[in-house]
Amino acid sequence: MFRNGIAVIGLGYIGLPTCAALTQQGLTVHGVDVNERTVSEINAGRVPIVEPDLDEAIEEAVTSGRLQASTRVPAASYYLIAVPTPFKGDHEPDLSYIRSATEAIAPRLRGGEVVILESTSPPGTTRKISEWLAELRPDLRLPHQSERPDVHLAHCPERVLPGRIMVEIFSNDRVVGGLTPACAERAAALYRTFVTGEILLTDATSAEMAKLTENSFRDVNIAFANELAEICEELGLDVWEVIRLANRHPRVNILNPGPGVGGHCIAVDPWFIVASAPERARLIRTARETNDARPHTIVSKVKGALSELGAGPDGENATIACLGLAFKADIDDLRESPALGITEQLANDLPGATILAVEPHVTALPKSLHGRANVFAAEVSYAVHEADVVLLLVDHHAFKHLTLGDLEGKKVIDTRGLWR
Ligand code: SAJ
Repeated sequence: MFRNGIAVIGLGYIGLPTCAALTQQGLTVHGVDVNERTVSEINAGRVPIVEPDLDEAIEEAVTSGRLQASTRVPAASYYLIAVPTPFKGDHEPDLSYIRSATEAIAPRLRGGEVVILESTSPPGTTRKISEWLAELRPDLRLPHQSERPDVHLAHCPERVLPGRIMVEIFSNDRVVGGLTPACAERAAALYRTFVTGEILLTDATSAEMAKLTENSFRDVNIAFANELAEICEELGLDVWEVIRLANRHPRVNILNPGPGVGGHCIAVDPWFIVASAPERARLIRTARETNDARPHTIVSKVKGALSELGAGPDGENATIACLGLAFKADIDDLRESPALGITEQLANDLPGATILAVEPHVTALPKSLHGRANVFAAEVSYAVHEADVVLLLVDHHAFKHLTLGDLEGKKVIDTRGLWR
């Protein structure tokens, strides 16, 4: 079944762990990426991203000869597409990476292959790949044209949580949606080699929508918590206490308010649903807007605290400690991070203030903060000691040890409820 090997296209947070999982089953995998540096790093057994236990797994895969990477798509029995699906300026999905991957696969097809899309995608994308392949290879029968196609096509959305990928890639249940039931069966065979969770077969569009629904569910629930935080603030209540009490009801489980929703999944995927049904997706759109507005609210709170301290409008002579830059706790990933966005905004709006940025998981300030006259990388104790305003942006383990004594006399804005 896997005679000609497996080609994984896109060697990022999903593609690379999938290569590791497959090679651990003794399968031969060819990794493909457009980035030559990524390819040479992987061929040297090194991992260009930070994820627990991934380095050892990739090193082992490369030294055993089961994983090899290149910039060209080889002939294979299975093609697995794990490329990014960002959105364009107007929140419309950008399928150009999927289109490029399809174009690279098309000339390699001989008949009998299975093509699986793992990238999170708007409803109808798997069918679109089938249509693109039909244009590129009119000699082949594709599953949107025939019940007995030459090439099988399915969607199996990735569901792993950054920070726990090497656990969840095995243990999570997987949804496998085929353009035909036989497509789903063929694709499921690949996942049965390494997934210990259940494999749920369905059609491709339901699988696409299920994945978007999962992340939208979380986004809407975080928006609920964030709205609650703002209501409680207006009423002079502690939102964490209110949530703690409400969550003791057997059917209530409110998520945590925070400075906004970051990462490249939950803040993006709901827009794909909105783009598919703009008139209907009102709650989903409002949730997105609520979460996107959160960083601005936090910036205003900091400015309010500064004015209470008597600082001028440009923050003159005030020191602000920004604790955490990552998009969530205990990871080094700064992509789409509300914490980073807030720190940048404070640096822009308050040129007279000194901003001490603390991020224990990175070795240097990110480019967007580096070289600014009013921003300095700092270690946590020093930053807190120097600060007039302590702004907790990420609930990193490394910040938990701070005590009320350390924070005494400071204006404290704890966006994560870490110290309550
Ligand atoms: N956040 C809150 N409050 C909460 C939970 C999260 O403000 O109660 C914030 C986080 O701080 C972070 C953002 O939301 O900024 C997203 O974090 P997350 O841990 O909820 O999710 P991701 O983006 O790391 O991973 C999600 C996961 N999806 C779901 O849990 C439904 C993961 O399983 C998916 O594979 C991943 O998106 C993806 O790639 O789609």
